Amino acid sequence: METLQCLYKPKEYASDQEVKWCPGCGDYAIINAVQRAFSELNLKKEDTAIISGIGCSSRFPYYMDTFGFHTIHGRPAVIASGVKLANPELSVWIVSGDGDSLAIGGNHFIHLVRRNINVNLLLFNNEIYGLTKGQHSPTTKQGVHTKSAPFGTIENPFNVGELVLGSQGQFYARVPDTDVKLMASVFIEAEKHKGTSVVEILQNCVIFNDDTHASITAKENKANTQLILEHGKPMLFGENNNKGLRLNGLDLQVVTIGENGITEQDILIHDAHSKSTVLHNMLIQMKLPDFPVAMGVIRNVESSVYDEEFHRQITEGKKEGKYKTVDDLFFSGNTFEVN
Ligand SMILES: Cc1ncc(C[n+]2csc(CCOP(=O)(O)OP(=O)(O)O)c2C)c(N)n1
Ligand code: SF4
Repeated sequence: METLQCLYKPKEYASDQEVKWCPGCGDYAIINAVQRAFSELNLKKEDTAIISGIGCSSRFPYYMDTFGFHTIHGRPAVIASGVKLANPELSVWIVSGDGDSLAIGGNHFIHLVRRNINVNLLLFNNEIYGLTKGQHSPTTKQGVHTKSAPFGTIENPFNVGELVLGSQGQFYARVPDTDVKLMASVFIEAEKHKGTSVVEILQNCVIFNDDTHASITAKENKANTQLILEHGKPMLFGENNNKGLRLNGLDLQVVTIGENGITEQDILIHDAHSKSTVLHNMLIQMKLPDFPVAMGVIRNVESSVYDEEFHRQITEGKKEGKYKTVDDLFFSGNTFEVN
């Protein structure tokens, strides 16, 4: 079998810039996972662009020795869309926070997903505004006391996965920042998927929202609190991999193999490629304490890709249509004369 020679080792994707995240910030694990994934994907530095908005997470492009652009708050989706349309061969990665993509950038986020442009969006969800020092964001849990909600936020937070599916998203994955191996493997799947891939990363901001994901990510109990999904494999979890999910009527149910006559045959098999969003939505909505939280690639469905359609239309339009250039179009209709 042919062995692929990696162009770069993971560390060779790091730039020479001093990293300015707080000690202990979850962003360090994420950048390690990205470098590992890039190395396994054999990405050429000159063929890769990382586009970010504004926030702690958005400092990411400085720390990578690839092309990149630290843009404006809430707008990485639209700038990345332009980059991808102008340079279809580039591998384009958006790095954005929950505030950046879901508050000020919420509008751009849903339209990126709806259009299905072939880019990867890494959404660092620390459920807080880190860079601006601890105001609540659209994913902050109700009741949490923040700088901008001193008596506790009364807002109803977004579930990122539901928002992606509601925007017709065809690739959605969720990963914890505590599992570099899982993050890297999911980033690789995201890059291989044609269309917009959204990876929500449960990221820990040690300074302004420490341990917000700890009930899910804590090492001692993660076998019971996380269900790591793999396409084609049974949905099993637990210390001995003996708990699983089955359908009970229209609801999901946690069952234990060996109890009440349950065998592995009763456990649902994960189908990430199913066009239907019904089960994917149910997996996305699972939460503690009744259910484990679903991790890994939840949805991965091939669909028409905006940038491919865009270039196909231009090529065909130039060949067959009456407009060969922008000037042809511009001078094709009525124009006003200004006296
Ligand atoms: C137009 C505009 N409005 C507001 C700000 C202030 N601002 C900078 S970063 C940020 C939020 C960052 O939070 P998030 O996107 O969650 O990223 P994190 O810092 O947590 O990684 C805000 C409100 C800005 N820079 N520009
Ligand atoms: S403020 Fe929070 S998100 Fe920002 S660098 Fe520090 S720990 Fe990370």
